[in-house]
Amino acid sequence: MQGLDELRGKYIDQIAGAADEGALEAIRVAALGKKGEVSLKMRELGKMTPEERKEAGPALNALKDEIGSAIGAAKSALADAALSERLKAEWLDVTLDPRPARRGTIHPVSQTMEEVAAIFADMGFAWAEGPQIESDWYNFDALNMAPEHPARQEHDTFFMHRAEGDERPPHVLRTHTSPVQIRAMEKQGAPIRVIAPGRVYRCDYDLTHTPMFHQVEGLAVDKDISMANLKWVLQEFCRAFFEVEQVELRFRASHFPFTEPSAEVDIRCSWEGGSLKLGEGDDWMEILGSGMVHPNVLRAAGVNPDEQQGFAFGIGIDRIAMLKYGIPDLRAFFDSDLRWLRHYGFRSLDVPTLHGGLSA
Ligand code: 2U9
Repeated sequence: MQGLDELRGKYIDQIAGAADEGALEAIRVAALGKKGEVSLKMRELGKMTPEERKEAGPALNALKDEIGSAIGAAKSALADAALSERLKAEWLDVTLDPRPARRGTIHPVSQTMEEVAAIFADMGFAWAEGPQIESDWYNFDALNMAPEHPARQEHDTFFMHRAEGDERPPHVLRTHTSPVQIRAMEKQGAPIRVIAPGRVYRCDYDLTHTPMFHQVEGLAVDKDISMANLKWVLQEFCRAFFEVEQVELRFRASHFPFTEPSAEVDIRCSWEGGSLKLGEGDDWMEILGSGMVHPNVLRAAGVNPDEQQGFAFGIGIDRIAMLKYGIPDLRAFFDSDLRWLRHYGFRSLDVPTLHGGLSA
């Protein structure tokens, strides 16, 4: 059959030069479509002698197959090229943080509470919480401060209102977190090891006092807890919290209604060059109060003081946060000043742990 080689050459060239799928489809229609050149040639077979058909038929079929497969191959080459273009243009870095940039920070008080909790958790102390509005009994009586006890006056208490004619003692905003430990002992009994971090309230406002501040108190009760255990626990705490190799603590006899004996604890420090260094120097700085739990307090919480004894301590969180992070003004803690928070705040993902670092 005449002209098949020309047709082959023409379409194979066109296929090789086709820029996209649309052009390939146009070539397919022009060659193999109903009225395409190859199809018209097929129709001519009917008019041929059997000998001519025997020769032209297979040649035409071969041409049809060749053009068809060339179009197929060109189409998949174009699809591959399009895919690799897309992959180049649309790649994304799956290691990027998908969340928008975080602008908030963890408040130094929250950070300090978490640090304190991590240290005491390592020594077996659980975190306990309780109400901030307390009954007179939990805030005072149970802590060995009967109604006429002079220490009550030192607490500068905020009292809640009672209905007219209601003679019961009014509820108070808790003046310390000690009621939390009374409730914990009532619930769990002894042995017990808890810390109670949280807000406390006293009606006092000046350079070093705010009407709301934060405390963490600790309590350990068991059959053979002693002052020696208290000293070790506080020493370990100070070493871990202030992140210094060596600390030296001084126990000064003191008096609190809820502990007997009681001691205020000072840490050796130096102020040389205007900056505070802990564990060295000739100065002492008071950092906490402590003592052995008064038998009356154990009894009030349902624990038998003839069988159990324990130590307790109280630390001002705001104060130790100021010392550790060099924050000069207590009142700035509660100003909600964003610039201050960005300066002194902590990244939200830096959760303090003993192994990963407390404040790294
Ligand atoms: C129970 C029994 C005893 C907690 C204690 C202190 C000494 C103390 C102050 C430190 C700084 C308060 O924030 S502060 O001003 N606290 O000196 N706290 S012993 O004693 C307890 C607590 C609970 C059941």
